[in-house]
Amino acid sequence: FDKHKEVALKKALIPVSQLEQSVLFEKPTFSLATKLKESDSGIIAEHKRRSPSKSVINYNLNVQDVTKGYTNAGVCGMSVLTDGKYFGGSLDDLVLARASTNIPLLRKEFIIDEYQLLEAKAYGADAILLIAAILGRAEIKTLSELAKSLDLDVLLEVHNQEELEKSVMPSLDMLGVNNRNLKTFEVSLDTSKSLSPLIPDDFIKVSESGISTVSAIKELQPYGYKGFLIGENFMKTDNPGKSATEFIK
Ligand code: IGP
Repeated sequence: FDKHKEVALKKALIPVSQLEQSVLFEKPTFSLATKLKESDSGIIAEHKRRSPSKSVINYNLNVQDVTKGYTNAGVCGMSVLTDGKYFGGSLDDLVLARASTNIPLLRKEFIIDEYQLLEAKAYGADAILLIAAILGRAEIKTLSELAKSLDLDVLLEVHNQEELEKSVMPSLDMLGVNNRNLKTFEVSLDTSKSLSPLIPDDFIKVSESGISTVSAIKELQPYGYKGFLIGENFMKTDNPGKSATEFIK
């Protein structure tokens, strides 16, 4: 991750004042947490071209079509990977998605700096992801409090008990359990099941990764999960929106 930070910092950055003056920065946000709370299906559908675990997933689609497909399917929100190096995404994808929908958009990125939150807002995000595996408690606090002051919802991702315990704080909206171990890429829904009782009730629980069937969702709902983040299972098809339809009542 240090390498990643180096790359991010070397990139020519737009001045903060310019980000803050952008049209999208001024736009009111749509709450992903509220959407999930009110929904029965709870699908957050992801735009993901490739991944470190799978390499190529799909490079043949246009992000605007994918966004419209997910929107028409009735998903609660959409996750847009903006990381280029590992996932083949960009901030342009986020802006294009924003131009195509009014559903809440999550900026999916390795966020390590406050600047990336201003970027998220300026490029049309409604929510941001923070990953406990790469952040300390103080960083999570600073970043989540800034996100809240920008009216962005915060999804905090954990993979084990230690990450969960160090992260719990009132400036988070959603707690996501990643079923994929980021070191071994192994996926198990048992991760969501075993961590669920440790998540305080005031957070919306989201289960992330490796979900490919409606029965997996049915299995996770009794553990209190309201959100289900699904990428590859939709993106590997020619029509991700149509694939998502089958997951929505
Ligand atoms: C989606 P999947 O297995 O449905 O494609 O997973 C999402 O959970 C995954 O892309 C993800 C991710 C992340 C990507 C979860 N946490 C952190 C990048 C960074």
